Amino acid sequence: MNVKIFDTPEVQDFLKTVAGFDQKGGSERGKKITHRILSDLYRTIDDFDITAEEYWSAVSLLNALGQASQFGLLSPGLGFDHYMDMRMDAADQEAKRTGGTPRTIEGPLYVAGAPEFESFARMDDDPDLDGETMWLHGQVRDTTGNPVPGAKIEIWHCNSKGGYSFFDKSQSPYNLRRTIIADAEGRYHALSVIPSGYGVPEGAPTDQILKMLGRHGERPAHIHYFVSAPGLQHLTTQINLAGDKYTYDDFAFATREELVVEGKRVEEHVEAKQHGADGPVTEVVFDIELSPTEKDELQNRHKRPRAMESESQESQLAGTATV
Ligand code: MBD
Ligand code: FE
Repeated sequence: MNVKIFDTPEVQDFLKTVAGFDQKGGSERGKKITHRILSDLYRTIDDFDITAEEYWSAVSLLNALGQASQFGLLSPGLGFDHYMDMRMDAADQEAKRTGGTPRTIEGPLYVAGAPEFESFARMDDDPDLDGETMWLHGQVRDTTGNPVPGAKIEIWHCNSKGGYSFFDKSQSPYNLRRTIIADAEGRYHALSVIPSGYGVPEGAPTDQILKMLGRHGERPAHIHYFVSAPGLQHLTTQINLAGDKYTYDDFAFATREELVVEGKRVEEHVEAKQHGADGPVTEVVFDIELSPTEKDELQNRHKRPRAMESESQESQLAGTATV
């Protein structure tokens, strides 16, 4: 079969009907976007002569992806999260909002409501026998170099096995997730464990799609941050630990040169010991610079369904992602 029907009036009229163009109700924007996406997909079917077998296997794969709550995992793998960042970077540049620590993707594994501490937090609630102790700290400053006392820093990362609490039910609910309020000098400190990299579950729908593309589903060891303070632009970012096999080969495209940080082994770290470290630590330093903004919407993270952000979310997420 090698027919070409996309450009016929019959198909073009059909697309308009499907997208509800002849109906009064619904959303105009929704209709236009749906019409564009459907047109692109119909054309793809025509151009590549997609067979019934191929089409229905794709439907089945999407069902499996939804059942595993993995759309949020495939999304960074297909570069959408990074593409949204590229658009926000471009918008910042156009509005002359320059400087500051670069943003990078949030990813699908944030959980709202982590325990909050001032200046210092111990993050590991669960023992991690293979884990190296991490002493993580830094200073939040504005782009003129002034410290930002009281800045709110949310940090989350996985354990030495690559598992994130909440999604990995073997961990305590907020293990390795904390909110730290910066001290009078804008500084924050955390005692935790060095995270390992993350790998998309073998054989899962996301993995099947990446394999079809000849790609892997690995992320380097990384630590997620939300950083905010009044009058400054909210920052969503991550640090990527140097020396990981995947630091520059991240399936989620989140690595940025300015965000690669080298951990330093310290045998006797006085300050870490004062905060409960009982042996050598790997010290990770990450200073953060925030740009000024008067716009409320830029001072807060963008809206997005997030685990534990509201009651309805909790129940929606009852079938937690298999990530
Ligand atoms: C992660 O830990 C992550 O940060 C992203 C973006 C995707 C999968 C797992
Ligand atoms: Fe992550």
